[in-house]
Amino acid sequence: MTSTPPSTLSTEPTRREDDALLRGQACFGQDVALPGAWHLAFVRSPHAHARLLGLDAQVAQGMLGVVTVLTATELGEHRMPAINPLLPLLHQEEFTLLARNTLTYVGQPVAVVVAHSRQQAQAAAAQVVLRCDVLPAVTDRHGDSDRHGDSGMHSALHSDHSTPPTPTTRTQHRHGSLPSTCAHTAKVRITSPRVTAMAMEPRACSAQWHADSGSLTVWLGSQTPSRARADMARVLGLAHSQVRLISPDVGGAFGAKASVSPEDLLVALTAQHLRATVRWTATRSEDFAAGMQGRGSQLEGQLQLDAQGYFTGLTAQLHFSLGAWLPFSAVVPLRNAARILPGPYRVAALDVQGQATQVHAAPVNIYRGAGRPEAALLMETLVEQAARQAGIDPVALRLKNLIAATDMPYTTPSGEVLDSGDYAALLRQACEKFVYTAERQQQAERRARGEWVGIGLALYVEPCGQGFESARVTLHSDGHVTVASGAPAQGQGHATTFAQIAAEALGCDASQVTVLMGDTDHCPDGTGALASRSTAIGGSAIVQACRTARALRDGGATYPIVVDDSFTSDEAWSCGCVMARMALDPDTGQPTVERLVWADDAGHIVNPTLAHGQLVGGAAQGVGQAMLERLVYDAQGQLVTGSLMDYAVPRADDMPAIEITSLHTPSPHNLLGAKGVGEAGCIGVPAALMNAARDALSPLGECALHFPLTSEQLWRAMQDHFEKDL
Ligand code: SMO
Repeated sequence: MTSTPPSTLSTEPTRREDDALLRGQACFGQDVALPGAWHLAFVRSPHAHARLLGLDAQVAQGMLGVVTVLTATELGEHRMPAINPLLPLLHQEEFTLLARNTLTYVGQPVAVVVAHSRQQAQAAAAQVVLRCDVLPAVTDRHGDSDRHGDSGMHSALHSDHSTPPTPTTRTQHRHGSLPSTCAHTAKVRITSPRVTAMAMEPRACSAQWHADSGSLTVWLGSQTPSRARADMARVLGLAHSQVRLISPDVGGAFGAKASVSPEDLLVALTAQHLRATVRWTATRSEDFAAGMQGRGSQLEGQLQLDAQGYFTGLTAQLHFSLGAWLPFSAVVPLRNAARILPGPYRVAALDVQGQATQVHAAPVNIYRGAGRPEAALLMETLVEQAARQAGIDPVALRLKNLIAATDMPYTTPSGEVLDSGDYAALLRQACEKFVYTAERQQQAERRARGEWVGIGLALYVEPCGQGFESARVTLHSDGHVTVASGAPAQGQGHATTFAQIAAEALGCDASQVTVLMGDTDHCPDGTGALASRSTAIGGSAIVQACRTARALRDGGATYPIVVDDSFTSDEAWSCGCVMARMALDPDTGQPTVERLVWADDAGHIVNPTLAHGQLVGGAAQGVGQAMLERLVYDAQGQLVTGSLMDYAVPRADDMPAIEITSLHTPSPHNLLGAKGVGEAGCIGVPAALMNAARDALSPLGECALHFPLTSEQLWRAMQDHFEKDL
């Protein structure tokens, strides 16, 4: 489907969301008024792996304000929903909402305490005694990948440790035959540790049982209200129509609120069981220990070059970590990383092998970028190292190997179809903004003065949103318009963008358009807000429905006109190029990101201010992942970075200025020519920062570095070298 994107709007409205947000009138999870609601707290596993021998809730039951303590005996054994089968599962572990016999991660829900206040519920939960027989835990063993071989079908979770665990899922892409000889081979191995999404608002869920109708209203901060409703209805044994799911204002999601958790389902189940209204808001500690985590991979690759510098072969081995249970999108990061390689480059032959293995730890799900950052990180470090080895400038080497704009649409060796993009133009534009030649000159001068300075580049491609999104457009007799979308917002500003899109398509003013999202009673069934898809696909559904409504109106149909529509699309591929300059303190290794320049192409942009905000926000999380953030489990599977005292999120003074320049190559796949923008900052920025650090240390030879790029790691890399020199 090809179409001309709409003309750029002359007046860009301010965010209609901001007034309520800035005046404290927003309605986040805890703001939902539910007088008389009981509060829930979860009794959670203190062990990563144990047999549960017994549970004593007698003391807790008698505590002030406690209504009841519920276990799987009272609530029944309910399984988590099946996951998105984008990759085949080699074995499937049953996972029940409440643990019954075996505990498989620290933080796993074992019982639900219901009390009159949140504090009473939490105090009582702390008094529930679990009798356990502790078992050895399998945790992430990055750097010990041999143990992930296959011998038998023992998953990590139920392994008796006499055999290594088998991966839960695998993927591979092969194309052409790898050359047996080549002029240069670059080789890297990088760990990208688990991180937390750190939404400002922790998870929150409330549920109200309506005894008269035997139905339930649930308030859940969710990226996917339609699927969450279906999941809840299944567990509760209700029809979809008997569950209303409302996703209110949500203080950030980033993938971590894309799939329902056992806790969400237990809130709904408890409301039904007690025929009551109940609510739960996670503490920050609960989000750390038992929320959905992101990343967690070890990436290895080899890039072969011929004597002219052309990429002749890429091999990659990707090892991803999964938690004790699988959220709906658990296999997406591995699938994305494997299929995106080799990124924006032509590579004659390729062999990409990937696997994901469950360990006794919190679940891993999609997190802003979901496999795209890993693909960029591996490919771009290989390219930079190859450039050093071949003695070719990294910009020149890239220009030699980038897929040409004239080759679009381009089918990659992995079988993906890149829809559009001009990667060489992006690289040139980034070079211009960065003033690359002068930067290299200054780097040489500073190095000569004994300074440690590195310049890092990264290009990336970013598949954005396959599948469908829905829209319902209503033209009212008074001229007002209602647009209902299946894609809710968690801070992105969809109400502003969707109103703009509808107004443009209908030829009316955006102020006449009311946008409804995140309420299954008022919105059509949809996919939801994830995979950078809402503007491209959700926006196109709105355009399509508006065009039909307009035709009906112009054809003389009488009001009100209601049009239900959906738009289905192939993936649009965003792309970009990031350049960073990083200096390292020679005494402490402390890195300083001195410059960050980014040329981004997200296709046609509907609202430049909102798109810019998405880019900057994504870059902040990208800087966090690269420089600061790491979830650490000890050998017993205890999370040792479970608070903001131990886990470093970027603060304002950690953020460099982000110099953004943009290209706008429209996607032919949707009615707006739009591509994704929300995840981009997490994709290119970390890879460029890794390359800047490696470039800074390159006078020492090739240094193996991992995320996050702490001063300690960089300092050690310097010392190891000096010791070798002695
Ligand atoms: S990581 Mo996004 O919510 O697809």
